[in-house]
Amino acid sequence: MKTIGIGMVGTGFMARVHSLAYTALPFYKWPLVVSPRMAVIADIDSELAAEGARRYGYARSTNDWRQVIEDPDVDVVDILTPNNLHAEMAIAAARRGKHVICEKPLACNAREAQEMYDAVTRAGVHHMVGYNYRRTPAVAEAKKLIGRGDLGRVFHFRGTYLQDFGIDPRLPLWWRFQKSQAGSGSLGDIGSHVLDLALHLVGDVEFVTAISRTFIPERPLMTAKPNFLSTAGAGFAVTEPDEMGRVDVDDVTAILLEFAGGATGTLEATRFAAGRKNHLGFEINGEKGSLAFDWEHPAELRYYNATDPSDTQGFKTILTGPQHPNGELLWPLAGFGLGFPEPIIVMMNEFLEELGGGPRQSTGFEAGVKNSRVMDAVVCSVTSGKKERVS
Ligand code: NAI
Ligand code: SOE
Repeated sequence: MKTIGIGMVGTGFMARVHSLAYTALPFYKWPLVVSPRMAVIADIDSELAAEGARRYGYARSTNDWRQVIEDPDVDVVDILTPNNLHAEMAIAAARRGKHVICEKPLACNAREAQEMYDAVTRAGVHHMVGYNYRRTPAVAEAKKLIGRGDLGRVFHFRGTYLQDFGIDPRLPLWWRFQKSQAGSGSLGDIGSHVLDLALHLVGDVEFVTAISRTFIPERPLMTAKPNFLSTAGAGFAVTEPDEMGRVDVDDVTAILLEFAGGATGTLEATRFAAGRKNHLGFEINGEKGSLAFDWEHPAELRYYNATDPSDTQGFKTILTGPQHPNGELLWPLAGFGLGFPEPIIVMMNEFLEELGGGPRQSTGFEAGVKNSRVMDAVVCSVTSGKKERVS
């Protein structure tokens, strides 16, 4: 079995989940065509890096991400840092001939995303952006049903990504609340996910009209280590107001979408929806039926078939399992449940199979470029107050 060295950059929340996915893969699929080997992990903080190596099983640690890229034992560089660092790291990794995995949003804007795509294609390396949610079996089933025409012509996409952790004003001025590190707020952090589902399931977006608001314009400055919010494992820590700093990103963005294929859509991304924890949802309405999904019930896809006899028409709930796309990699029966890591395990399996000569997985950096172009148009529309064309 061929092994491939993983060099991870970042030790926070997603480093934990990606490391778990690499480690878990043999429990889902055996034998693997290409098996991951945990070579080295980096964090700007040496203590976090050393702890990450011990905890997640990497052979070495470093506080310098460039050492990961230079390491001859590393074949894949996996970038799990704040968004403003993605472009520099991915471009440098590609230039050293490393394959690159990078979390979403691929970059802070479309220009950076394009530069990343140019670098990986020029270097001829494999690349993937972390759109995990499209790998959920229920979403993959939706894609299958739409693709084979079960909905007929699609009229509407109604997408939401709702969370509520932003409401607490004591939550400190974390990197996710700063434009210089995050690029944008709810838009890039969670809007990019539901936008990925819109692009994947319905197709290209031609025009957008958008509004944004920042409800809490100042937050207490961070005093603890950069990623204490997630590595402590205690959820989102809060601090009492001391010295305050300015929030310069959107707390909510709401968008009207016009798809190139003629469908219309709405998309709302907010971290201020009390009671909504990870409500990534969509409803798609077509001439022959509708589909609805909500990540708070991730194993379920709801389906309305307008061609059912009128006396039995109604939404039904499909409980996904091994008979649905991507479900075959997971558990042997529908109803065994699904958690946050499973779509990421599917995603890593797709990438490693691609490295082993298998089919190309669906979220190369070009998917990140397309996503970033729509988000750039959204930012333009928020500023201009007008409808904007996606370039
Ligand atoms: P986090 O704040 O938990 O971790 C970020 C890590 O990067 C920390 O360990 C920090 O010390 C490290 N770091 C910062 N500067 C660095 C540098 N110069 N060199 C090396 N390490 C550095 O953040 P989280 O939640 O893990 O997010 C990371 C990325 O993953 C972001 O792009 C985020 O948008 C994305 N993400 C994707 C998710 C998904 O569902 N696909 C879920 C959560 C995050
Ligand atoms: C916080 O909003 C966050 O961790 C996002 O960064 C992720 O992308 C999302 O999947 C879960 O929530």
